[in-house]
Amino acid sequence: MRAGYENFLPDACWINCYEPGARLSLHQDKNERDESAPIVSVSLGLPAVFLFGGLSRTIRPKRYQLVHGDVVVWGGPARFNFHGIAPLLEGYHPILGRKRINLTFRKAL
Ligand code: MD6
Ligand code: FE
Repeated sequence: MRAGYENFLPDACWINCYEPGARLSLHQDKNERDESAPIVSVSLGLPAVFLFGGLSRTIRPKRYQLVHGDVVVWGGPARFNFHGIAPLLEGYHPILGRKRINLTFRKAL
């Protein structure tokens, strides 16, 4: 799976763990030095609603349901779009129980 980024070689992985009720407010990922590299996000465990907006916080985000194993890639003109996670609903995943784990692979240096 290359998603159009043949040379993407991440050097960092953020790991976030969510429990029901947890959310991630709309934000831009701006800590990486290489702006040409995408963000590659892997979702595991409980489902979540991924909010994906535009370059301004005022653009109403679209909502995408993510389930265990989904991978989202954003880069190019969408690299700095605001995004977040809606409050997680209560649930139980057969492998991870009451948790969602998200891995984001990045080129940070
Ligand atoms: C997600 N995560 O959990 C999206 N951003 O699906 C993020 O947008 C994120 O997990 C910055 C730092 C850590 C993250
Ligand atoms: Fe982010």
